[in-house]
Amino acid sequence: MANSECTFITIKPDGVPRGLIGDVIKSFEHRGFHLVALKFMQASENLPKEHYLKDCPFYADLVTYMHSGPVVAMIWEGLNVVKAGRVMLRETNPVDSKPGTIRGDFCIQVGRNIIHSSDSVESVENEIGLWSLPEELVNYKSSAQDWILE
Ligand code: DAT
Ligand code: MG
Repeated sequence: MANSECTFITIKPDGVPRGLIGDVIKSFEHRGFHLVALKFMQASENLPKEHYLKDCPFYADLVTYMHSGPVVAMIWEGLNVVKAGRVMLRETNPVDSKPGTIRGDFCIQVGRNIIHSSDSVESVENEIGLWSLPEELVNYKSSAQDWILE
């Protein structure tokens, strides 16, 4: 079913102390997406090493940043949630992100861009497996969904 598409969202280690957990969750809740897994955790060094491509010039800094403090790792479900999530975050570099988007409202530098979201339906399964999210999945029906989807 199209409306059971899932995406992997992570509030990064800068987003947690900056008090942005609630704002990010609110954006996805208010849009009408359905939270199906959530884990507050600190990543091992190995996790971001596996998650990101090794050939980028900022790889070492990215790995250090991503395991420097706790993150909130989540799975959100809903119609076209992968694409919609990317549009909600907007550009990788916040300077290119318009106000009203998550990165456009809450950050200014690419190396501290507060949030991750999967970039394709194909990458979701790998990412949620790597971050051990499947074991956190909760299957429940939200009555709000009857008003969100026709
Ligand atoms: P996104 O997070 O929008 O999917 P990405 O997958 O291309 O972007 O890159 C992963 C992360 O790497 C990104 O969120 C922040 C960091 N990054 C990307 N480009 C960078 C750059 N030019 N300098 C520093 N960090 C960068
Ligand atoms: Mg990416």
